[in-house]
Amino acid sequence: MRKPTKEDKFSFGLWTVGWTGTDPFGGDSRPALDPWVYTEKLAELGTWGITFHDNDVFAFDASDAERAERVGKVKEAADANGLTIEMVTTNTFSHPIFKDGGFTNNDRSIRRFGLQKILRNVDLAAEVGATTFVMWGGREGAEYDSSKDLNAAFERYKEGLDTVAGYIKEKGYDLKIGLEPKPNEPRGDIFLPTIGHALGIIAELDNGDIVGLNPETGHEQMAGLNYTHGLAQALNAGKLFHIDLNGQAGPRYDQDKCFGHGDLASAFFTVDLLVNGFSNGGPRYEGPIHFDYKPSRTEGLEGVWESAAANMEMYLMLAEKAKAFRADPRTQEIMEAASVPELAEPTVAEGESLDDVRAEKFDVAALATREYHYVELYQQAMRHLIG
Ligand code: 3MF
Ligand code: MG
Ligand code: MG
Ligand code: MG
Repeated sequence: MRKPTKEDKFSFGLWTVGWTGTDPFGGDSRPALDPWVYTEKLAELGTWGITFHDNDVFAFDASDAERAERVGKVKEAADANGLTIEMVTTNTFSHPIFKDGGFTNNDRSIRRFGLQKILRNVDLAAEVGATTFVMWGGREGAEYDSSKDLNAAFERYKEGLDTVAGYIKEKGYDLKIGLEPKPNEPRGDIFLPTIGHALGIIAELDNGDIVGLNPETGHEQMAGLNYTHGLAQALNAGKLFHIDLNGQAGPRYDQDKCFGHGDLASAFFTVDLLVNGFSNGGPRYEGPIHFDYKPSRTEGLEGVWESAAANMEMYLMLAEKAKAFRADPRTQEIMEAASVPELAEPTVAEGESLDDVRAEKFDVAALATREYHYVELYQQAMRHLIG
């Protein structure tokens, strides 16, 4: 497989390769490097961009001088290596002040503190040239249903999102917000658990025009959902602003494996959507191919770089297979037989009266016996994937 290039638009969170292996049952299994070292190393591997949380770069309690120095070093390393800092996000989950969330915390002072941290980070995102501002409300949620006035929680969530989006507009920043849904972990239940829930709340915002989605493969799969369908619905709604690709095996804890190292067939169809678009045109995702994975705890520093490269190699391998699948005349033939292109035709023609539909005679018995060849079409995809 060829090496990734900047044209592939691959990007990684600094917290991905930077994860030192700490989990609820054990501490670090490998050393931490400086964020500018991860930046340089990712550039060497062929990535185009990087992303980070404020506290991936500087400590929660960093002084203004420390903050500026460390951000400057990451920006310098990115510039020197031709990397784009494409997305910035806020850590509103690690410090115990956020144990009951930021935007939806019952304690008003903590909500105001959270807002302050996020607004400050919006300024940083604009300063380093990011165009996406991801908001993963990992601590917005509950373990106990008695702990919250749920109506108020959603009101406060909307207030928080609208305030941040309004601030971005007021400042004239070239930034869009990407909400990242997740069903659980670290909270027992997280608010905005799926892509659909996030789309629902965005539609209710005053400043929802600059708010969209950053869906993660594993998060949707933890909820037992189809990631590709979720991406498709967000794209169809004009709301797929960013993506977090990774691998997940079934609905368990958040595994954050390499992309494709979970449900491979599902990863194939995700890539098929991303590289080929919808069968009949329609909106396309043009954003970064961003990975949010964790090098498994068993890996040392060599494994960190091997696994980062594996994400990109997997995407490139699947992209090649997906293109070949679509280009194969046999695929087109089966798609015709399955009436795939026909779904793009409106059910009622423009200007047609419903009387025409009501008057139409159907051969119900014949229609009930029609063949779809969906199994053969899927098998055709598998021939390209593993044949
Ligand atoms: C947690 C996540 C987060 C988000 C990040 C925002 C730590 O499961 O996926 O990663 O992606 O906070 O980009
Ligand atoms: Mg995640
Ligand atoms: Mg995950
Ligand atoms: Mg994520």
